[in-house]
Amino acid sequence: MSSQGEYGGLTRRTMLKASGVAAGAAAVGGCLSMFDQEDPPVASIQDAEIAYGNCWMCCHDCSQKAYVNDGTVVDITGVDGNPRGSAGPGTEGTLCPKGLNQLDKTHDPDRIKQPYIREDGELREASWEEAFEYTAERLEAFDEEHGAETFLDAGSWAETPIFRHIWRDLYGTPERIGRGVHVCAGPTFVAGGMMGVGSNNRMPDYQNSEYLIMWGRNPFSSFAGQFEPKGILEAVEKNGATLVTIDPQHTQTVQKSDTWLPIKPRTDGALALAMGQVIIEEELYDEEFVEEWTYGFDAYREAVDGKTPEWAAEITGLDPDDIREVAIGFAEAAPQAGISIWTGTAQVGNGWKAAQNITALNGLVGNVDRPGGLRMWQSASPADPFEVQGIDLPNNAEGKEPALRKYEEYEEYPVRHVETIAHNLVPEMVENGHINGIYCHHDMPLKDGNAQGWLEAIEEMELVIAVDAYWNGITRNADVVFADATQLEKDTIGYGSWNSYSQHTWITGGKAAVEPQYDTKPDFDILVGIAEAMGWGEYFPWEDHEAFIDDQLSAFDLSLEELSSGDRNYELIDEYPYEQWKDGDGPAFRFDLDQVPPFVAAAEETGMDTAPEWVPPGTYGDELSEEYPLEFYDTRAVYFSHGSDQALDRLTEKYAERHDLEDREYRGNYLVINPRDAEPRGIETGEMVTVESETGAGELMAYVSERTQPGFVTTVYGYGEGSLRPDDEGMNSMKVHDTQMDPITGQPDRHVAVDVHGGDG
Ligand SMILES: Nc1nc2c(c(=O)[nH]1)N[C@H]1C(S)=C(S)[C@@H](COP(=O)(O)OP(=O)(O)OC[C@H]3O[C@@H](n4cnc5c(=O)[nH]c(N)nc54)[C@H](O)[C@@H]3O)O[C@H]1N2
Ligand SMILES: Nc1nc2c(c(=O)[nH]1)N[C@H]1C(S)=C(S)[C@@H](COP(=O)(O)OP(=O)(O)OC[C@H]3O[C@@H](n4cnc5c(=O)[nH]c(N)nc54)[C@H](O)[C@@H]3O)O[C@H]1N2
Ligand code: SF4
Ligand SMILES: [Mo]
Repeated sequence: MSSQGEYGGLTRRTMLKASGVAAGAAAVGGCLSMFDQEDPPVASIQDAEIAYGNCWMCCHDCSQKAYVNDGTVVDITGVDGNPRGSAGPGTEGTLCPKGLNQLDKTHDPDRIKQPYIREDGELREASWEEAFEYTAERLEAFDEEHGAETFLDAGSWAETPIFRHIWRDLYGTPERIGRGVHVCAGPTFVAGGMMGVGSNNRMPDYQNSEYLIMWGRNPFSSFAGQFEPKGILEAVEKNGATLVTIDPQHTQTVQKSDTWLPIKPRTDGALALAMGQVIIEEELYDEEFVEEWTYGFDAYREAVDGKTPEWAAEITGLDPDDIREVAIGFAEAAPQAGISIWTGTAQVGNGWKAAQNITALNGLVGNVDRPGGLRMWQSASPADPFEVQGIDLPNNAEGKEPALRKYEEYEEYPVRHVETIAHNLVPEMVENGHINGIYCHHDMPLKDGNAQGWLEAIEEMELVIAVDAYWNGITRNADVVFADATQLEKDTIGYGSWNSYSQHTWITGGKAAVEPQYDTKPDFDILVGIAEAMGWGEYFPWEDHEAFIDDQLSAFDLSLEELSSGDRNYELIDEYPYEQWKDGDGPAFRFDLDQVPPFVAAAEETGMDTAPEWVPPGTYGDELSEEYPLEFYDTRAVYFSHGSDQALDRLTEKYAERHDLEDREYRGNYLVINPRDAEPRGIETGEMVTVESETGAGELMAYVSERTQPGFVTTVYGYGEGSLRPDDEGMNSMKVHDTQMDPITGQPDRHVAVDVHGGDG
């Protein structure tokens, strides 16, 4: 890529100047001033009109009600009874703290306000037409020079699925990286899928449960106040459910729990085997389910043999009696007992086995798709608008092998059998010339892992196209920047699965609360604009996104107008039963994966068993050493959706207040370190410290606290180099990271061996 200096010669500051915005505008801007107040002025809400929508801050579709006065969004709340934002029928609907942040984004004067293109190495303001034409020219030249198949589609949170059609079907690239498997929780999703429960191992049937285990999960923060914690609280209140949390940190969820197992990080696989051992020894497993509906139990029985709580206690640092108590409590409550896993046990080098061993416990106690257990959630099926319009899309990526599988350079990576790309390997693929360009849409790969490699890869890529609302390490380095409208300016539809109704599928939809602000466009229009410039206009006959959504909703005999007017904006669609596996062909559950070819191939190369087993930390990923004796991990804060909101000063201020450090000028992230690790290093709260690993280092402010255990140091990701923070304030947590990953799915392993030094080193 042709760029000058670190950000192509364009910093956030020069950008503001270039677009003619006075530096002080943010502080005095008319519509912004109200966000300085706790509550918007009452009169403006009283006169406001209501617009319904779906919250997209973490794209989980909690319904929202926006109050709009004179083209300005003045308040936003949840919608009662909404499947994601409430505890079910007749209960209050809310939005979580990060969902409420949408309000700040809509009228934020620091947003990207119009398209930009790179000219003579500098980004300059451009009209939409110029940007579309320039993009088409560059894409055509790129295809000729490098081949479309070396262009990486990194569309992430797009509010429309059409980016897949543009890059895969029309431009013809097989390369795609997204959230889910690639950077969120690969082992959870893929092991669940192979074992027969899909990604439902994340989300039990909360309301009907009597025993709930939050295993490496913190839903009282990550979904604060929304369906998950509401479901848990209802289970506790109505069913007297027991809540257990397994986490090395003392979290908000731990605070609500009956039992906390403060496990040593990366040892969850051992704990799960010991629980299985107890459950089999005590004959508390569901013999009928295991015999009739599962595959591979003998291999499982063998795997847990001798893995007693005493054995696991040595590894996990837990009390063997506690392990026994939780195993028995869980099995006795089953099938009304559920385990939730997601990121905490997955972003680990041995995360595959953690996911496999933990998920196996569900099969063992037979809670699969039974009330209060692991629900096989269904989602509603909207129509395919392309089918509705009779459009036959070509499949121009067909027959093109993704580079990870095509070239011998990657033969040492077993992940290629299961996945077509791995986040941490992209820099190597760029170096090899197998990936030469990227389309980045509401996606920020610079924070996900191997940050140094990615920062360099973005500089090196020939073509970077970004659809974004903020200046960050991608947009500042892009060749074309399309200014996306934010969620309150867009029409949306949502039809996810897990929800508070347990037996219903649902849909929710909403219309833009206000017009796209500044000179921005909704991503649907941006993608159609690119398509038209490329000569693919015939494939996108819809007048706008609402027309496209109306085609989707035709499956339910609804229009977006109907769905999003009245006193709510969601509908329940179908009812479906429990024990759906009774209608299936194969086994409902697999303990052993020896019949799943991609896994067998990857397992052979890694030397893994196909059945559950204990794989110690360091087998894949870092081992602690004398030089790097601390385990570093990054986590989320309740205010920020990943790396999306760190540009909003109100939120970084709140994050600082929470640490009692708001009087410092610093608004970066904090390193949470236990006093037992801080004292010998002479580190005190408020001091700048350096975190150093074998491959990288970063500087951030220390926060000494017992919230984390000795030996485990954590921070919040989404700060530092490449982030949305002005001047890259704080530390990009993945600067200490390299290519550590789960060898089966390629999920970045975010447990890094480090040491921490005080300010003077
Ligand atoms: N505020 C906020 N909320 C979010 C998001 C966000 O970015 N910000 N993102 C959303 C998304 S995409 C997701 S995937 C969900 C994730 O939701 P959760 O899975 O609930 O994610 P976390 O809150 O990160 O909780 C993970 C926990 O795992 C613990 N942990 C770390 N290592 C280990 C280990 O080795 N073993 C065990 N047992 N625990 C470990 C951490 O201490 C942490 O408390 O959150 C969603 N909600
Ligand atoms: N280090 C580290 N990285 C992680 C995780 C972790 O625990 N640690 N967790 C992972 C998980 S669970 C997930 S799901 C992924 C999610 O990762 P991503 O999907 O990459 O999410 P974000 O980091 O929020 O990046 C989105 C980018 O979108 C831009 N943006 C903000 N608002 C808008 C908008 O309205 N429109 C558009 N077009 N763009 C906007 C911002 O510039 C932001 O940088 O991250 C993963 N990355
Ligand atoms: S959990 Fe929060 S951020 Fe995510 S969709 Fe719901 S309200 Fe929005
Ligand atoms: Mo995620």
